[in-house]
Amino acid sequence: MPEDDIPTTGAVRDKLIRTKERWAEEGRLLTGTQGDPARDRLPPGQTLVRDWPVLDLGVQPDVSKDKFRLRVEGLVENRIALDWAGFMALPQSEMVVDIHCVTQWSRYDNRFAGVKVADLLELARPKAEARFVSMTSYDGYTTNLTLEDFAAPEAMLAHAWEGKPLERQHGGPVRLVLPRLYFWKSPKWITRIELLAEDRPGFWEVRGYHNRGDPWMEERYG
Ligand SMILES: Nc1nc2c(c(=O)[nH]1)N[C@H]1C(S)=C(S)[C@@H](COP(=O)(O)O)O[C@H]1N2
Ligand SMILES: [Mo]
Repeated sequence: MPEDDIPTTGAVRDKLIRTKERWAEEGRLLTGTQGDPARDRLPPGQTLVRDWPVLDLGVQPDVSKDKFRLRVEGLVENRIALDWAGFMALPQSEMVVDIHCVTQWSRYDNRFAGVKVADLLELARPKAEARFVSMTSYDGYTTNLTLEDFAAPEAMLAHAWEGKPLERQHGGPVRLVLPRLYFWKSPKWITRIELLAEDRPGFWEVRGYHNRGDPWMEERYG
């Protein structure tokens, strides 16, 4: 069942959501071409930016490290509930990746530090029936992935960017970074990861956006 529990209401937020829904209906920004990641670094229809834009539903929850909790539950052998110290005690990794937003900007060479999803899953041990993942954030945002995409070697629960703590506006203290898919698949202020047997489309996926969101295939709308 799709979740729709964004807590805030208001005219500005509704207008923003409505605009993006209309883009999906109209197939806006589609170039009709297919990219080849082996050949082109920039996916089709994208524009390179130097600054890092901020995109969300207009609510940036204040999640202090004291308040922060991360849970992994559902179809796992070991349910996990971590506080900040527990999260930081997990193996730490770094990566430098390009990110691609469906609103057409891409940004190269972002250096993130955090916990690889693969390392977290090794602790949680997904059951054989687990095939999908639903993630929930402190602002009520949800998004879904296949377990295969979520477990990608470059998927990271990031807490630092360019050597500094991840800023609140970009999802600090902890967000997912999954560079192989459009950035709406990378929840900011993440708090809950649920492994599922059936898919559960998230906030944008039930509003006309593609269920997978591969930038190279230009999977903007679904
Ligand atoms: N919790 C939460 N995560 C979110 C969003 C959001 O509204 N809430 N927006 C998504 C979208 S549409 C994009 S493009 C990226 C933007 O991340 P940025 O603001 O760090 O660039 O976050 C994604 N993750
Ligand atoms: Mo986005």
